[in-house]
Amino acid sequence: MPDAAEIAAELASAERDRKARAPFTDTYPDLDLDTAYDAQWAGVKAKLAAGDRLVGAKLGLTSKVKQRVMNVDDPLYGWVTSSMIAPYGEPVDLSTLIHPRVEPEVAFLLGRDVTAPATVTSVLAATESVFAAIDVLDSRYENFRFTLPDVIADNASAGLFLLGPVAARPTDLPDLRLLGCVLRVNGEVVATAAGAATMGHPAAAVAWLANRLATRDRGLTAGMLVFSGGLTEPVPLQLGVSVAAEIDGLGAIEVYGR
Ligand code: OOG
Ligand code: MG
Repeated sequence: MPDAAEIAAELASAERDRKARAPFTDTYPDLDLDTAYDAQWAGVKAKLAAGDRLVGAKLGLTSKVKQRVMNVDDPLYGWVTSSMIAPYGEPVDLSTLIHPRVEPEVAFLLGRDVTAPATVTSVLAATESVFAAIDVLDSRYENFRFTLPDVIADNASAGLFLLGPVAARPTDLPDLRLLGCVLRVNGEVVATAAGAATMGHPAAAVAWLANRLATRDRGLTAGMLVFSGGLTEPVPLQLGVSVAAEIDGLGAIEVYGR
């Protein structure tokens, strides 16, 4: 069984060489979640040592639709670093990614720390603003086939993140559970959702994360950006494809590759 550092190194070379690999659990079905999170953090630490800054965190598989599509029944988290934030309005350079997929999310910018035990109310109270966001996923596993420990080790398939142009205080928006989301591919509606898709409330996903991090002596702190998880199924990002997400009160955000 490879240790956390070895798993992290193998995933880093898959990312660097843009070559997807088989999931570790094909060979090591006993890979446990703690080792997987250790491997994840080893990978993030290597990015920080190379000059990245920690920007925040991402949640994964917080919606039933995502759990069903990915065939994994539990939520997970990963970390977001500065090199993952895509420049506003520019196309995504597809040559830097293996097989990107995109999905619409609600992102939270925290104005205060979120301490455990966290709730929807405490997360909203700690939130400075929310944004429409697009998560550009890029699994280091072939065909996005993985089990929970594999995808944890792979930093929740983190690739790039785009933020929409509108920052809104949660109190200036209607109930976040009812935020409508429309996803379009080349102008055609391919999916619709509401904020409640992620654990009943986008802030419930953030609260879950704060409580989960506390079990590893970590936390969500002021200034962090937290992506609360895909509201719809993901769609492949390919040349000639434009994907646009609109979220009620948060504007529209479009992504296309070059
Ligand atoms: C795993 C990451 C999931 C989300 O929002 O559900 C995720 C994947 O789908 O590759 O980011
Ligand atoms: Mg996501």
